[in-house]
Amino acid sequence: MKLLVAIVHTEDAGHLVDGLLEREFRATRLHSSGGFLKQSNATVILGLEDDQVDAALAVIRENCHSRTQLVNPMPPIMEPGEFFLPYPLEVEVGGATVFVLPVERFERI
Ligand code: 2BA
Repeated sequence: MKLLVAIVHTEDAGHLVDGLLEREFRATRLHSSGGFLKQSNATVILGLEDDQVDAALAVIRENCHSRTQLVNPMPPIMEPGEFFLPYPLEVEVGGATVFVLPVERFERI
Protein backbone atom coordinates (compact mmCIF):
# COMPACT_ATOMS: atom_id res chain seq x y z
CA MET A 1 0.00 0.00 0.00
CA LYS A 2 1.09 3.59 -0.64
CA LEU A 3 0.31 7.03 0.78
CA LEU A 4 0.22 9.65 -1.93
CA VAL A 5 0.72 13.23 -0.76
CA ALA A 6 -0.05 15.85 -3.41
CA ILE A 7 0.52 19.57 -2.84
CA VAL A 8 -1.65 21.46 -5.33
CA HIS A 9 -2.93 24.93 -6.10
CA THR A 10 -6.03 25.87 -4.08
CA GLU A 11 -7.95 26.58 -7.32
CA ASP A 12 -7.29 23.01 -8.56
CA ALA A 13 -7.99 21.22 -5.30
CA GLY A 14 -11.82 21.10 -5.60
CA HIS A 15 -11.72 19.67 -9.15
CA LEU A 16 -9.02 17.22 -8.12
CA VAL A 17 -10.98 15.86 -5.15
CA ASP A 18 -14.16 15.61 -7.30
CA GLY A 19 -12.20 13.79 -10.03
CA LEU A 20 -10.73 11.38 -7.49
CA LEU A 21 -14.10 10.66 -5.89
CA GLU A 22 -15.70 10.07 -9.34
CA ARG A 23 -13.15 7.28 -9.80
CA GLU A 24 -13.88 5.99 -6.28
CA PHE A 25 -10.59 7.03 -4.69
CA ARG A 26 -10.82 8.07 -1.06
CA ALA A 27 -9.09 11.38 -0.42
CA THR A 28 -8.50 13.92 2.36
CA ARG A 29 -7.94 17.59 1.60
CA LEU A 30 -5.86 19.61 4.06
CA HIS A 31 -5.34 23.35 4.03
CA SER A 32 -1.64 24.14 3.78
CA SER A 33 0.63 26.96 2.73
CA GLY A 34 3.86 27.09 0.78
CA GLY A 35 7.07 27.86 2.63
CA PHE A 36 8.42 30.02 -0.17
CA LEU A 37 5.41 32.07 -1.32
CA LYS A 38 3.63 31.82 2.07
CA GLN A 39 0.35 31.54 0.18
CA SER A 40 -2.43 29.04 0.70
CA ASN A 41 -2.23 25.79 -1.18
CA ALA A 42 -3.91 22.43 -0.61
CA THR A 43 -2.48 19.07 0.36
CA VAL A 44 -4.47 16.06 -0.78
CA ILE A 45 -3.65 12.70 0.79
CA LEU A 46 -4.75 9.32 -0.54
CA GLY A 47 -4.28 5.81 0.77
CA LEU A 48 -3.92 3.54 -2.27
CA GLU A 49 -3.18 0.00 -3.29
CA ASP A 50 0.13 -0.15 -5.18
CA ASP A 51 -1.65 -0.80 -8.50
CA GLN A 52 -3.86 2.30 -8.10
CA VAL A 53 -0.98 4.81 -7.89
CA ASP A 54 -0.65 5.42 -11.65
CA ALA A 55 -4.40 5.94 -12.07
CA ALA A 56 -4.42 8.47 -9.19
CA LEU A 57 -1.44 10.29 -10.73
CA ALA A 58 -3.35 10.49 -14.02
CA VAL A 59 -6.28 12.20 -12.24
CA ILE A 60 -3.81 14.66 -10.68
CA ARG A 61 -2.28 15.38 -14.12
CA GLU A 62 -5.77 15.99 -15.58
CA ASN A 63 -6.79 18.44 -12.89
CA CYS A 64 -3.68 20.31 -11.73
CA HIS A 65 -2.10 22.97 -13.90
CA SER A 66 1.03 25.06 -13.53
CA ARG A 67 0.69 28.82 -13.15
CA THR A 68 3.00 31.74 -12.80
CA GLN A 69 2.70 33.98 -9.76
CA LEU A 70 4.38 37.27 -9.02
CA VAL A 71 6.36 37.64 -5.81
CA ASN A 72 7.75 40.84 -4.36
CA PRO A 73 11.37 40.20 -3.31
CA MET A 74 12.42 41.11 0.23
CA PRO A 75 14.22 44.48 0.23
CA PRO A 76 17.92 44.18 1.14
CA ILE A 77 19.43 45.98 4.14
CA MET A 78 20.25 49.41 2.76
CA GLU A 79 23.09 51.79 3.52
CA PRO A 80 22.23 55.52 3.69
CA GLY A 81 22.02 56.96 0.14
CA GLU A 82 21.29 53.58 -1.50
CA PHE A 83 17.94 52.81 -3.05
CA PHE A 84 16.12 49.63 -4.09
CA LEU A 85 13.55 49.24 -6.88
CA PRO A 86 11.37 46.24 -5.97
CA TYR A 87 10.67 44.49 -9.31
CA PRO A 88 8.22 41.60 -8.82
CA LEU A 89 9.69 38.16 -9.66
CA GLU A 90 7.74 35.62 -11.67
CA VAL A 91 7.65 32.14 -10.13
CA GLU A 92 6.16 29.02 -11.70
CA VAL A 93 3.97 27.04 -9.29
CA GLY A 94 2.79 23.45 -9.76
CA GLY A 95 0.81 21.65 -11.42
CA ALA A 96 1.39 19.42 -8.36
CA THR A 97 4.20 18.30 -6.08
CA VAL A 98 3.63 14.63 -5.34
CA PHE A 99 5.29 12.29 -2.86
CA VAL A 100 4.55 8.55 -2.90
CA LEU A 101 5.33 6.88 0.42
CA PRO A 102 5.21 3.24 1.50
CA VAL A 103 2.57 2.47 4.13
CA GLU A 104 3.67 0.09 6.84
CA ARG A 105 0.20 -0.57 8.20
CA PHE A 106 -3.35 0.62 7.52
CA GLU A 107 -6.35 0.17 9.80
CA ARG A 108 -9.87 1.50 9.56
CA ILE A 109 -11.34 1.39 13.08
P1 2BA B 1 6.04 27.28 -2.12
O1 2BA B 1 7.07 26.83 -1.15
O2 2BA B 1 5.26 28.52 -1.78
O3 2BA B 1 6.77 27.46 -3.53
C1 2BA B 1 6.08 28.00 -4.65
C2 2BA B 1 6.96 27.98 -5.88
O4 2BA B 1 8.07 28.84 -5.66
C3 2BA B 1 7.56 26.60 -6.18
O5 2BA B 1 6.65 25.87 -6.99
C4 2BA B 1 8.85 26.94 -6.89
O6 2BA B 1 8.61 27.21 -8.28
C5 2BA B 1 9.25 28.26 -6.24
N1 2BA B 1 10.22 28.08 -5.17
C6 2BA B 1 10.08 27.39 -4.01
N2 2BA B 1 11.19 27.49 -3.25
C7 2BA B 1 12.05 28.26 -3.95
C8 2BA B 1 13.38 28.73 -3.71
N3 2BA B 1 14.04 28.41 -2.58
N4 2BA B 1 13.97 29.50 -4.67
C9 2BA B 1 13.33 29.82 -5.81
N5 2BA B 1 12.06 29.42 -6.09
C10 2BA B 1 11.45 28.64 -5.18
P2 2BA B 1 6.55 24.29 -6.83
O7 2BA B 1 7.92 23.67 -6.86
O8 2BA B 1 5.56 23.81 -7.85
O9 2BA B 1 5.98 24.03 -5.36
C11 2BA B 1 4.63 24.33 -5.01
C12 2BA B 1 4.43 24.08 -3.54
O10 2BA B 1 4.66 22.68 -3.27
C13 2BA B 1 5.41 24.81 -2.62
O11 2BA B 1 4.95 26.12 -2.35
C14 2BA B 1 5.41 23.92 -1.37
O12 2BA B 1 4.23 24.15 -0.61
C15 2BA B 1 5.30 22.53 -1.99
N6 2BA B 1 6.60 21.90 -2.20
C16 2BA B 1 7.35 21.94 -3.31
N7 2BA B 1 8.46 21.22 -3.18
C17 2BA B 1 8.42 20.69 -1.95
C18 2BA B 1 9.28 19.83 -1.21
N8 2BA B 1 10.43 19.36 -1.72
N9 2BA B 1 8.92 19.50 0.05
C19 2BA B 1 7.76 19.95 0.59
N10 2BA B 1 6.90 20.75 -0.06
C20 2BA B 1 7.22 21.12 -1.30
